[in-house]
Amino acid sequence: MFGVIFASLSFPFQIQAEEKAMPNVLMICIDDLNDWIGCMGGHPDAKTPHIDALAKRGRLFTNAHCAVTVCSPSRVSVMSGLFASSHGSYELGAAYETIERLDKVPTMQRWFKDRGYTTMEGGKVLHHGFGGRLADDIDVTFSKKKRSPRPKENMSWPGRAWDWGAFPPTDDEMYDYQLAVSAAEVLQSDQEHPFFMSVGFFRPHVPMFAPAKWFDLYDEKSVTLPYAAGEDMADVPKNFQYKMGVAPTFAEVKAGEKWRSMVQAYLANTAFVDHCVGKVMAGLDEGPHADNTVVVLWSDHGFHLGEKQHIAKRTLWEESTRVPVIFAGPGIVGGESCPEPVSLVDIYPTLIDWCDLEKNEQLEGVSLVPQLKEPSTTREVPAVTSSYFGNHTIRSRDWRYIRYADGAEELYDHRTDSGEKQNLAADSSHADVKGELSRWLPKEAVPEVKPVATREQVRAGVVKP
Ligand SMILES: [Ca+2]
Ligand SMILES: [Ca+2]
Repeated sequence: MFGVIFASLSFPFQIQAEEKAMPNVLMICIDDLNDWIGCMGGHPDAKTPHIDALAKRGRLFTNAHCAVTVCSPSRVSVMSGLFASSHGSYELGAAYETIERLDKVPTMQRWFKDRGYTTMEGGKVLHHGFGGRLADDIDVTFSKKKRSPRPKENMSWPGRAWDWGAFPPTDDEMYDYQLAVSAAEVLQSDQEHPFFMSVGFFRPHVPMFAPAKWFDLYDEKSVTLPYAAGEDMADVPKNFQYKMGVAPTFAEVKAGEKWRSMVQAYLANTAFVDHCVGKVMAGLDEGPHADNTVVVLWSDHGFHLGEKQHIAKRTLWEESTRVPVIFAGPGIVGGESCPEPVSLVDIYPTLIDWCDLEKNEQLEGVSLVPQLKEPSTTREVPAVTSSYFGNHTIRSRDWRYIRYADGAEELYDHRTDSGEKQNLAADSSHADVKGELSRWLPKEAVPEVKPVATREQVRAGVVKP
């Protein structure tokens, strides 16, 4: 009799105890953030104390790269765990749920939800949101995404997509800040089940408007400009040297005498989003889940501000591919970064591995748990990045190799040339390196998913994102 009562009472408590041991996940993604953060050293003036603090207490991957150098397919790769050559999307659109090849590929959020997690989302996570058959992947939308206010008149650049300046007056008018406040509130509340929370910030993506106090951190007249002399372009094939989307060309920015203010705006918007990250992290640290939550922060691709005579993204050079990736949480001893090549498609298998969930055999990335435990652990697999159908780059620990659809090549030695100034592809003494790296080029690719914009339309600048 006593035994029966004991059994019936203890059972639910056992379940609770087991669930409690499952770590929560807090995933913070940032739109268009390159390496201009203090801990990555991409810009000497960068002021990002909160992201730097996260890197210090966790593992910063200093050689991490996106799978595709533009928002929508990059995020599809993160959430599906597949490279572009396997899902077929290379441009703005298509939405995850419309990509046939992904019909049977569960999103990362779905994988966690099916294994007992409550999934929560706010802001820009998938470019098109979790729509259609993905709607049920998310249990709780704690903040509905919306645009931040912008001035009636353009401040710095003509057109609606591209403009920047000090506006609105206060942080709390900015959607990213409201999102951070909402996320912090949720993180301070008790949760019945383990959770997977996705928080997606919009800045520093254009339009680069943020309150004046963030612009005031940088002096337009003395802000450090990136290397953009242009003489390093002579040995580079003409591929991808043209206007892309609605982004201005570097020549246009220079002619308009807007380079300095654009650099200032990008740094200001980055400082603002860093502040938002700090708000979320304070919510976690002050709440009941601090001891049982793994945090991962990443950006969907990098961003040029004049390097290689280019503005924005979509190239296969370091400025477009390199992104911050930071993991932190209980069990990760901080303080040491990892220089091994890492892809954003590694996030999905890493989180599954860290949380000890059933393996998803479809994933193409490789778990980073060995590097979370010991940062000096080497990896054999390099990072593969694509941009438009048939163009790929391979980034190993020391080298970058680029092969365009027309066969043109670039090769850079990052041990001596982090700026990718000297193209060594034609140098026969590096034939073996080229051969080794080209082994990792995708052998075959599924047909390209019909993009919202064709390459020709993007090239002509007639399609708005
Ligand atoms: Ca983006
Ligand atoms: Ca060069």
